[in-house]
Amino acid sequence: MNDGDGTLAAGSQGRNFGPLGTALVIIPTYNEAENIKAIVGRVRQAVPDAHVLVADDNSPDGTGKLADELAAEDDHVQVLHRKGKEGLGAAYLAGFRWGVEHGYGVLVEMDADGSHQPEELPRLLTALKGADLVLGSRWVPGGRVVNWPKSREFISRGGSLYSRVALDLPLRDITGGFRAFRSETLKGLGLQDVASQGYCFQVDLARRAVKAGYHVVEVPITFVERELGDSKMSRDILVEALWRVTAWGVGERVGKVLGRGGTHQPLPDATQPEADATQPERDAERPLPDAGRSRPEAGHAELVATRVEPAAEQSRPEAGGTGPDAKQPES
Ligand SMILES: Nc1nc2c(ncn2[C@@H]2O[C@H](COP(=O)(O)OP(=O)(O)OP(=O)(O)O)[C@@H](O)[C@H]2O)c(=O)[nH]1
Ligand SMILES: [Mg+2]
Repeated sequence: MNDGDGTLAAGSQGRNFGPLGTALVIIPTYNEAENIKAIVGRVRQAVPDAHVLVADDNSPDGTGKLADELAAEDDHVQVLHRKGKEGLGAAYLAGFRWGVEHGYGVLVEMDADGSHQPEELPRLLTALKGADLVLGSRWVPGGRVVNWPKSREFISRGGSLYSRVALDLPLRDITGGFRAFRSETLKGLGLQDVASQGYCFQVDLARRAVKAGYHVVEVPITFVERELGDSKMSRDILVEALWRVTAWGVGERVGKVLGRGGTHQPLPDATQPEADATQPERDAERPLPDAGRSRPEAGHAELVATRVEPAAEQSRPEAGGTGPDAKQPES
């Protein structure tokens, strides 16, 4: 399925994916003071040309202030200060919006707690050269988890399996949050009506990408249980995922029976909203810039969920040095 360096051969013939541009690694944080400096340092070392955006929800433990210190000494690090805890999904939507508005070609999702290893970023970015979306995957051959309790593994595997069956998705790790999107892909996902927050935010985005016909690739990763700080996983997050996935699955089946297909509707042409990083609460309702003009034509991008072998060669995003017009977001 691939030629060994992450460039897909099957499912993407004849498709020119275009250059990647500069990557923005978005790290959502809530009380990650013990982790933030180490993780940002590792990202900067692993992919020196990439930029980092810390999306902090006014963490009581001062994570935002630590991130500001990093930003003050490194022009590749930015901080998006948000008013308060609104969940992972809202933080990512705000980060995506900021990244697209500032001209980044690739938007990466990555946790702050070390579960997603920055050293694996080059492999994700290499695979993205031949794809619209790359998922770091624990559940394809070569992927694994380290130090995870069996109970967590059971929940995670079960969540992916349930989503796979309920939503008819050809993917193995549907709940994972280590991902690289082309900005054009994000623009085509209709993110203005995403309401999901926790694990199901990740399911929602994967589902939208598949249904929209994007070329989605799974790359094996090693997921490491966090060593410092507290998990924000909760019963509410699991319950939300269960009911939303079930509702989407039922909705798709009913839609098929009624002959309407199961996918979300194409986006209306978006009116360009003004950049406003200080109003994160509105982000979920606002389309990304250029939304509606970047969806693949029907049948153009065949979806193939592909395992990509770890590449020997480390790649860097094409754009160099200072990257796009990345300005310090207002706080
Ligand atoms: N900005 C923001 N970030 C959040 C929020 N909730 C979680 N995060 C961050 O999202 C990432 C994932 O959260 P974790 O607590 O590690 O959740 P998880 O990875 O699903 O669960 P564990 O495997 O138990 O760690 C971390 O970087 C968190 O700090 C939130 O409400 N707002
Ligand atoms: Mg975690």
